[in-house]
Amino acid sequence: MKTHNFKYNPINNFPKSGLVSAESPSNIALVKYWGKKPIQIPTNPSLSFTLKNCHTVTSIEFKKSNNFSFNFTIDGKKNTSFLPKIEAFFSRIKEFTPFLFQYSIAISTKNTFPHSSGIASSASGFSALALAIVQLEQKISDFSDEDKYLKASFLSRLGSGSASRSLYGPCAIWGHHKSIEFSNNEFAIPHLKIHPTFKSYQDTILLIDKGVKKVSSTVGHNLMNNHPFSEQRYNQANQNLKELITLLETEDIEKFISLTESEALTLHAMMMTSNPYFILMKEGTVSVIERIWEFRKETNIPLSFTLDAGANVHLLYPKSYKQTVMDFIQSELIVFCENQQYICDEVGSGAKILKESYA
Ligand code: 2P0
Repeated sequence: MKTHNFKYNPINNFPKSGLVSAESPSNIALVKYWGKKPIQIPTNPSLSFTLKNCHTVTSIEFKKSNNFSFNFTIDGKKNTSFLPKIEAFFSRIKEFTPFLFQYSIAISTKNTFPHSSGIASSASGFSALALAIVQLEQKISDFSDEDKYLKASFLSRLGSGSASRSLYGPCAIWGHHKSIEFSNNEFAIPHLKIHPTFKSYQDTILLIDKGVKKVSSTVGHNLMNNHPFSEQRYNQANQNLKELITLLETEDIEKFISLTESEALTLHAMMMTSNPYFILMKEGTVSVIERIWEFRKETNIPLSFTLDAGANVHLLYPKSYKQTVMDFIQSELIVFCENQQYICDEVGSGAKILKESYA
């Protein structure tokens, strides 16, 4: 297996100043990452659908400076709540991106999804920032585009684990699995062998509760360390990942549904059986799940759900059923959405550079 140390020697002059802008999507895990070890090493491998419409655009404007400094704005406004995570990110990536620390950097970021929607912006945010940084590095060093994405995924992981998967579409795998070539705990790899049905799969996100979560994902991950079911869970995730890869390739939607719904409920079962225990689902989450099951039984339409670490419900279904599912949402599910809000998304192709200029 190819090894990477992600340390590249500069071969060109450093620009005095410039701007790089990158776009990166959110992603939704089908086999969930829940549990980690220092530093940002997952305790089991995960696989996600990359999304398209929910994304972050991040620009870094950099200028040579005697001291490294950065400032951060979101939608044009200063936001201090993200600073601790960004500071931790910079200190973790320093040994892999020494060139960055000769600049002062202005980071400006914009999300296409509502700010407090309960959709994690850390995955799209850190992956967009990491890709912009590695784009600048590619300008002064010599490495391929493939290595650029691997390094961006590696750096993203140091900001937020799930961010490592946002670089690639339609699916990404992060974490070592003994039977998946190149799978790795340090960065995600693209997973391309999926049936066309899944390449255009829909994800309509019902915003059940837009409040701030009572328990952060970082705390939830750490509670897996002394969890009574952790070993069984890690084994199950490894097994599910292997199985899911086959289902995605063969378009076995029935088995896809039972595996991914079980993953979602297991994630929340882990939360409910942690010490201390907690619940992130709300009444609306459970009501929506019950309605989905009834709808599937009555219509035979392969509508299913998955959950993130929160109350929102991700409705998953083939594109050909879009109108029918939209009608069902309007007639039966919208009452469970806060302010009747939901977001229509679908499987996408990953992160990209929007512009760059150097002086
Ligand atoms: C996932 N989640 O696989 C799982 C499933 C939420 C539920 O990864 O501490 O924000 O920044 O590494 O990536 C959410 O946790 O946690 C998450 P950190 P992250 O998508």
